[in-house]
Amino acid sequence: MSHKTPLSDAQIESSYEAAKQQYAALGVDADAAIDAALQLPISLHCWQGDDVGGFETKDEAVEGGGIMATGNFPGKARTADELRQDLKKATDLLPGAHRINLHAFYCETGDEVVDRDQLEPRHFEKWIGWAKDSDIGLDFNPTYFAHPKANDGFTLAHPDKAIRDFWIEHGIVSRRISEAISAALGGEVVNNHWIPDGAKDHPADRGTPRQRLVESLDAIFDDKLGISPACVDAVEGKLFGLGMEDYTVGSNDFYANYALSRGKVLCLDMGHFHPTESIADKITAHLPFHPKLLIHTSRPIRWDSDHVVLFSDDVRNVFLEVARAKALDKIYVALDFFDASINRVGAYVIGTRATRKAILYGLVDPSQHLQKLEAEGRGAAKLGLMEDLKTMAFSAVWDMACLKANVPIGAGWIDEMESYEANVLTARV
Ligand code: RNT
Ligand code: ZN
Repeated sequence: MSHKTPLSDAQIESSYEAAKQQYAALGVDADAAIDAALQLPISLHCWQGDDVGGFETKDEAVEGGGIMATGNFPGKARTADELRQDLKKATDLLPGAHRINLHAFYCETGDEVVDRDQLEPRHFEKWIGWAKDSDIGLDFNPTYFAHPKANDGFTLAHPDKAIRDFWIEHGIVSRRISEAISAALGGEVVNNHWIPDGAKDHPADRGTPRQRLVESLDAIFDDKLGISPACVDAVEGKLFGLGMEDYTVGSNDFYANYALSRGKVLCLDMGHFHPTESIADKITAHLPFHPKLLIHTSRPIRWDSDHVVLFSDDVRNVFLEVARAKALDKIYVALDFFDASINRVGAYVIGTRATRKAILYGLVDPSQHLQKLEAEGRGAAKLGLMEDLKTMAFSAVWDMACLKANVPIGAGWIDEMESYEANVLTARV
């Protein structure tokens, strides 16, 4: 059975006209919402395509730093060329502006073993050339995990100065690489720092590793390095990880204060909090103080499981909050999930479409009207309208966004994913 929409373009347009009228009656300009939603870049994490493996030429076995993709669906990208091919396929099926979010261990060094502290922009020149040809931006992440010097669970907060210095150097080279990407492609490059450092069980000293982390980060971000502000550094906290259940050095509180005091961007990952804690509420708590936030859309199930992002209440609420706070220009949006149990191109499409849909959903929210009802004390009217909005003709607006962007409508992308699987992915054995 085909999943292509049975609707003609004219039918999609006429459903949209009806939806547009309903939104206009609530003071919402649906055309403007579509344009704004398509313009906001979403940074696609390269690591969904190969189960967070990376393409380093290595000579030692390593552990994953508490993050792990589970599943063995056939067809994962085995080389950077295959990954680029898959990313191209995924972005062809996605409406709106995209960037690709690289991790340092996706370097291409040929036969040469180049350690993390020695990486240079030239080890990413194929990525940069491809991005240029594809007219797509790149973001970056130093990789402070999956390395022999991270196997005992500490990197920038390690008690051994030599190991800290190694990772500090890695942090610095990641900034130089980001700067070089910006020089080649123009614009900002978000460089996000996440470290796995933590402890499985009750540490007797939670403070000293945090002091060491402050010092290491300060060395990485030292102004004297003269790195261009086009490298926009972000720091990402976390509640816990596999094998670091009790203590994470870089917690959210730590990084919120660090970012604020050092002029860095705070990254909020949707999977990095207590299961009932929502990051939607954190946005306006941070924005009076932080000029920008980086959001990692992810989906935790019971823990930080990094499931494929869906159009869930959690994700909708994040972008409703952003829209209601008129903060679209204050956020960077990136994806962070990895599922090795389903077609990986499909995983990209599902998670990115869900994120884009939520951005659009936020932008067609009649926030002004709802806020007015609230100010007038008409609580039931506000709540009732919020309830009705959930089943309003949003899908007609989403279909129109896809039509404008010239990508498959609805679930129509499934057919293309499956033929890509049959023709390309199954040949990867
Ligand atoms: C890990 C963080 C981090 C990673 C990537 C691979 O918990 O969320 O963002 O997922 O750096
Ligand atoms: Zn993340």
